[in-house]
Amino acid sequence: MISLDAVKELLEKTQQTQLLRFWDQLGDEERSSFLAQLSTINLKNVNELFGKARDTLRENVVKLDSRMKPVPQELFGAEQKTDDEELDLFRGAGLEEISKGSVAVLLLAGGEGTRLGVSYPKGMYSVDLPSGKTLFQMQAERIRRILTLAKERTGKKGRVCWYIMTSGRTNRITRKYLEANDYFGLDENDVVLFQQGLLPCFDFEGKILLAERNSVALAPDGNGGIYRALDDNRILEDMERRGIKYVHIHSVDNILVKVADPVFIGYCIKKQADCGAKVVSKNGPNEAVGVVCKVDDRFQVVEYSEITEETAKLRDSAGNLTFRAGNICNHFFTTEFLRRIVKQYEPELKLHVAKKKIPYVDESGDTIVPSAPNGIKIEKFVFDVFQFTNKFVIWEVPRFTEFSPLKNIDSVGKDCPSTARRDLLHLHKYYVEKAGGSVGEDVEVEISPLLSYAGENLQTIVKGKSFNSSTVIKSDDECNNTANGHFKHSL
Ligand code: UD2
Repeated sequence: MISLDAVKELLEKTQQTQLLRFWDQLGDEERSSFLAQLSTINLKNVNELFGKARDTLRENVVKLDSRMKPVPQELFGAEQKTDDEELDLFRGAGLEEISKGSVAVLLLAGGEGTRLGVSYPKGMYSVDLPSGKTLFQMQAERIRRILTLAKERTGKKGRVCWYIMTSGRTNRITRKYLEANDYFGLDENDVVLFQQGLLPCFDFEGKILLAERNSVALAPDGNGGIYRALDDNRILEDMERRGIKYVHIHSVDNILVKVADPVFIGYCIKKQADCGAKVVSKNGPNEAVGVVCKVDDRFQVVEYSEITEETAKLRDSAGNLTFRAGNICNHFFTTEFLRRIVKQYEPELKLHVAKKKIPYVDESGDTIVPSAPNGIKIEKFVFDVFQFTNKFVIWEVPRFTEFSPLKNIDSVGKDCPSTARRDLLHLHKYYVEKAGGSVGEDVEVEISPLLSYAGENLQTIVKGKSFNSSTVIKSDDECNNTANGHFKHSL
């Protein structure tokens, strides 16, 4: 732990001495927890960090339109435009690597879920499906199912390690939750939690804010904190030890996410890409998602705030939006590429700066909850490494089978619990009907991920059958093994 003298010296050099304003009034325990927290912050570089952040704020004013180009067609694959034979080729390549144990999933679960307004990690959220399953449970079960599919295809089950990036606020409870639920049937050794870093919050003059008299206001360093965290937690070494070559990275909040998607992974492998992004077609020029494109010949995601309406509305000769590759926070990386980022490019990653309302302790020691933005939070974004690829590809998928994010409370009316629930049940109805069953009006049929990953394996159960009352279609194992059906959904 850093000494008080060392802290004082650093804070004087960086003109951040306000952080020790209440030092004399603190008890021994408060002092030592404060010093412990200060030891985790790179105090030497705080002013440089704020300087870069301030520059970014100024830069953001400049729109990128004139420098944007769509991703070239030859790098832009689409499930809808690929025939079944080729799709199966990609699926086979993905399952082959899964059976060799070369594929890992990296779940980004360090966000604070502010918009959803829950005090626990979003992965523990249940949208009140008939099964009561949470996002974490569904994702774990999709991994279990993919292992079965890999075994059926190749004769070898393989392994998929589930790396989960958490942050200070989500780490302990995520760990406890997964432990309490026996990792939802996954091998405990194949579930690896690690924490991303935190960065201090600043006021507009560059002074670090105090959250309490003995603690600095800190916030997770964004989902691009993944690269620093991979290094700090020696995750790349762990991947190397396990023989992992490909990593599927995705956000925690997409209820339809195809975890370790063999088609996407196989497509990227066949195209010899070191980096890939799964996208959905934007549902209109004004949809608030970033677009994957090229800026000055470098691949990038341009957020909707960085593009003018005129450019967002541009259409190609076929009438499609020119910039329609909507980013869904679902990416493929080779471990080789990750290693390059971590070792070489991480310090070059752009800082994204947001003006926020940050509760703080004022000069008199009172906690102030501001009603207007009073400072900035700094984040890195996971997709900002696209510019460093040797070979980048895009894979477009239909929205209704792959994307329904859980971001907001229900009153917002979109990307919320009721839309996530509706979209999952709508997809499952589609799967049942495709397999020859029928579902009555207002009847809810949910399919367990342990039975079917993407609509396969249903015919023998549903063909010719009418579902007239709501039900969960389960795998044989689930029906026989009551332990699997009795997970604790909360702590
Ligand atoms: C993300 C994408 C956006 C779009 C959208 C689709 C980024 C930076 N933006 O926007 O382009 O694709 O998703 O739904 O990817 N997270 C962490 N640590 C953090 C912050 C976030 O792990 O410090 C995780 C978070 O738990 C979630 C994911 O990253 O799983 C996306 O984070 P978000 O919900 O804040 O991103 P959003 O919706 O602004």
